[in-house]
Amino acid sequence: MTLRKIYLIQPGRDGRIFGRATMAPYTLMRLASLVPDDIPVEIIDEDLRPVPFDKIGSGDLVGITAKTLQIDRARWLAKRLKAQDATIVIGGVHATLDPDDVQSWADTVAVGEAYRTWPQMIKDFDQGQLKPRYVDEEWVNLDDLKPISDRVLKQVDENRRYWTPYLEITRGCPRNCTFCTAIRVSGRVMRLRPVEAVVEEIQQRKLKRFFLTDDNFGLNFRLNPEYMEELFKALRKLPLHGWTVQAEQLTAEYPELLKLAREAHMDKIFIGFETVNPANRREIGGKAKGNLEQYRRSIKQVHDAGIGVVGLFVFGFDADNMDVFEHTYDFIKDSDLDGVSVTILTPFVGTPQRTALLEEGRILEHVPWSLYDTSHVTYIPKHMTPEELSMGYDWITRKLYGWPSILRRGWSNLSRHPMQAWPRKTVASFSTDLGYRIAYKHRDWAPTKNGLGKIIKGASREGFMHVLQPA
Ligand code: B12
Ligand code: SF4
Repeated sequence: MTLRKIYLIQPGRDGRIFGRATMAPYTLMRLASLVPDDIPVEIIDEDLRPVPFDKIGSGDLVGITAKTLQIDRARWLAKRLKAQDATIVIGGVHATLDPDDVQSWADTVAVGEAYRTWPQMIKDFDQGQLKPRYVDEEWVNLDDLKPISDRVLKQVDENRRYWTPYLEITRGCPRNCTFCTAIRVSGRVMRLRPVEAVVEEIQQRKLKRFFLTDDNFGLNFRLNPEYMEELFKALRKLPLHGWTVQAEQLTAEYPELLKLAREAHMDKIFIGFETVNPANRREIGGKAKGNLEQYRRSIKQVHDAGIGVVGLFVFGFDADNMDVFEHTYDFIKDSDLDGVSVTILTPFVGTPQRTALLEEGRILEHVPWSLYDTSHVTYIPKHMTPEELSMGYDWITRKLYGWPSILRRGWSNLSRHPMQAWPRKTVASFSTDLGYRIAYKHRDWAPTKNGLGKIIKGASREGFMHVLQPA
């Protein structure tokens, strides 16, 4: 079959906020840039516009990216487009973690990173030889990463249509947390992009602000300090407004690098504290977990460098009971954090954690993948019922994402910057918490032991129904 056109789809969920969408389709921008120039390619982000079903058909190769929570929507899209004779490739985290399931309804599954296999799929399709599965787990050298093409940049117009563009600087993580899905796509070798390539990409994309996709950028403070120094020195010359990274607490131990990071315009670090309950230590495998004194020290050390801290906390570990919500709230209230993300432990398919829970009969069977969004209960906790975990979580999210709390943390973040920087920093100071507030709109349903439960909160059903009934 001769290839007519490639469509790359990012399933929607959140729609727009004040005209812009939140999730720039960075994954698809990278994949679209690997498509040879003579083949037409179109990126469709369902949060911005509907899929043009009437235009897609025979000879078209449709690639859909999906995290677990988007896979139900991806399946629905695949079914509809296959009926119109289009050929469907599914890639991303879920396809990598559960390829057999995806294989049962897609034409082709892209397992792993796909930087190597996606160009091959395009060739094979064009020659009528597309295979049912392509596995790419060789972790390409990021030195040779193809730049994002101008036609893709023009089409996506990320700086105008999205709140925050994304950027990849490093990839992989040598740690091996039982609940982690990221290392199963990106591997356990930390790979670094050449600094010049990063600078060139920022300039080419005219980025002023970005969120790093790197899962453990902060670990490089310890693993690759020279690289960090070179990177920060290069970025401080650019006219950036700010950027945000995910890191471990250990970044706080490197004041010199933090200072350079601040000069390089880094303005927030997301730190996975995970729990305030020291009894969870063994499950999470971190000696410092639950050590509140150390959390406070780390927050202060990062603040001393002029950088904000967003704290990430997870509920539902085996040692958690109903007290964990109040203890976490008390810690956050007095912690001087600049933003907070609280999530429910989610046993994603393909992780050792899920295997263990399955063996213990603790996975809730009737919960659809669309509720694997880290804000719904998908398993039976050890010292709470699913309903209790759900209710406790609702209690704390209402307290944390009420306007007074958001304004207090946003203001605390903004005041870390000199007044002349406020026009550039105001949106970013409040946007993290606001984003989470909006994400919790989807918390209208509570899964129970016997299946999908009742509506537990009246507001904003619309977005959620879109996910459950994707018609
Ligand atoms: C950036 C990011 C986000 C962004 C959104 C980015 C986007 N446009 O979707 C934000 C911050 C908004 C976000 C939100 C969430 N995220 Co997130 N996110 C990431 C992160 C850090 C990087 C992803 C990325 O862009 N990587 C860079 C690109 C280039 O690589 P990639 O996406 O992996 O794609 C490559 C391959 O997978 C493959 N591929 C992917 N799709 C396709 C499609 C085709 C056709 C082919 C051929 C290949 C292919 O090729 C690509 C190139 O190498 C990952 C962690 C990680 N490092 O993977 C988590 C991650 C994907 N997120 C995760 C989760 C759980 C969430 C949330 C549910 C929860 C939360 N509390 O934040 C929400 C859901 C929002 C939503 N509605 O989808 C989980 C997903 C787990 C799972 N099994 O589903 C991950 C893996 C992190 C983790 N905790 O383990 N996320
Ligand atoms: S530290 Fe983060 S990225 Fe690394 S394995 Fe653990 S959860 Fe995954």
